[in-house]
Amino acid sequence: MKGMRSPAIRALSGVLAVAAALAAGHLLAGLVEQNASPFLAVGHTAIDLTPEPVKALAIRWFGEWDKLVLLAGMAVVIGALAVVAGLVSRRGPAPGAVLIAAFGLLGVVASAARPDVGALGPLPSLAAVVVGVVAFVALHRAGTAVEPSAGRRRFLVTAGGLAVGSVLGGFGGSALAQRSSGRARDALARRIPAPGPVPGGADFAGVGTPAFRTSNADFYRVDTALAVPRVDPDSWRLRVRGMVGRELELSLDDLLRRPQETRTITVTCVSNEVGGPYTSTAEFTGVPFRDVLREAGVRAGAEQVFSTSADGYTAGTPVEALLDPDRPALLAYGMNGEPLPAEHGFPVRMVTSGLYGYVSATKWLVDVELTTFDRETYWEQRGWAERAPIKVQSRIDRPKPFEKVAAGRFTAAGTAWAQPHGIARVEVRVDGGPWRDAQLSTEVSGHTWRMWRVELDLPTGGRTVECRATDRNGATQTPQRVPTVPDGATGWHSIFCTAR
Ligand SMILES: Nc1nc2c(c(=O)[nH]1)N[C@H]1C(S)=C(S)[C@@H](COP(=O)(O)O)O[C@H]1N2
Ligand SMILES: [Mo]
Repeated sequence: MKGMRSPAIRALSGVLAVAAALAAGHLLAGLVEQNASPFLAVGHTAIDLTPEPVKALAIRWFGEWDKLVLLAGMAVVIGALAVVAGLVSRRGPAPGAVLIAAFGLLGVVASAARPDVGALGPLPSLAAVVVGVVAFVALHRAGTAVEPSAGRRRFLVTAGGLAVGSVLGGFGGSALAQRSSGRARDALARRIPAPGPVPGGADFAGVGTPAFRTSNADFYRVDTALAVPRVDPDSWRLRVRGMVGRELELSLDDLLRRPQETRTITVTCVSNEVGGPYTSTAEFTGVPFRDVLREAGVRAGAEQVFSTSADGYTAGTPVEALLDPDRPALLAYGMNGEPLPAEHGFPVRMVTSGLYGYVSATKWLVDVELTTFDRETYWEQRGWAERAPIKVQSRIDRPKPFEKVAAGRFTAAGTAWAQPHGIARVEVRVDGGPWRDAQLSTEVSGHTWRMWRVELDLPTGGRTVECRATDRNGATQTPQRVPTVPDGATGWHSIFCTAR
């Protein structure tokens, strides 16, 4: 037998070698740092390089599945390349090995260039290149052995070993990355007060609104991280620098020694469409950001607090918002009585009332620099606004779009928010008729959402229900529809339903 005759065997060799390469990289990344995994480094680089309109389209199409779709797409592309690497190597392993090495070098370059990966970053991808090439050559040797039956056995053993090793390596890498320091987490948990009771009548969950307080599991999640950053709480430090009187470097213990504050805050995403789900409410525990800024001493001329997360994401919050005594703004380590879940920024994140999350809620926070607004943040570089106060909004939760309801009396219900001012009024109308005042839930504070309900009379037929809210400053939600880019959607939420 000269060369590998069967195309299927050649393709399989390519796929197995590439799988072994990725698994080796992922395993080593679990030891070094998770984001150095070649797969994740390439994925993150792809996200950063994707033009903003394409990204917006992906989010519109796939919503919260966008990252999963990207990972699956990458898997398909990589799989196809692996098959090609196998197919082009009929006589000797060289062409495929070169292709695999070239592809691996992409991972090396991507991980070396990533802001969220340290100096050891390229190591996992380099290891992946070596493992991929060695595995491919070994498979090729086995598959082209002079004596067919011995060759078949050798190929099966090599292939089986690589497959098992890849699965173990892949899972091992993820497990290693997740070995979060349980001890520090427990110590933190003891310092966070149990959540207080929710005031009676704060929601109308019985008629279709969300619960006033969102559980950590149900809290919406929006971030650019493909894999949740795993930050070691023991070595975690927060640097406070830039236009300050004196720089600070705070450990988690330093934060825990400071006066603690627990505040219920509704967090809202700028990319929430009118009627969308990207807003949730939790009781956050932490240190007032103001206290830390006062200690550092904000110098005249400082305009924004430029924050950076462990994964390299950046955001800019106006200094005056963080110094405002009437506005809760926390360096939060607790959420609903528990340490922050990893997905929501463990160990420490920002939470600020009244500003959309992308300018006020940096998760996995590691660095804040007092600067002017000249310094551009992650989302500003992608066309979003420098400042982004939350716009008054209301949403219909019941009826659902296109719901068929019994004609006659119908209880409509929904949610409204206008942090930090709060909601003063919600009105509802059917088919463009007169506005009717809805009943509002117990007001908890201007920093949280407020639910509404109203009895409607719905005659048989297709009906359009609309709502609009007015905040405590007297500003009423505008009917003018603008998109989420650059600083938040406006317009009235409108639901079509059928009464019969
Ligand atoms: N590190 C980091 N922090 C981040 C983001 C991010 O992508 N990375 N996204 C921001 C955005 S756009 C929003 S709306 C909030 C969402 O917080 P949540 O995921 O806990 O709901 O986090 C903010 N903090
Ligand atoms: Mo957001």
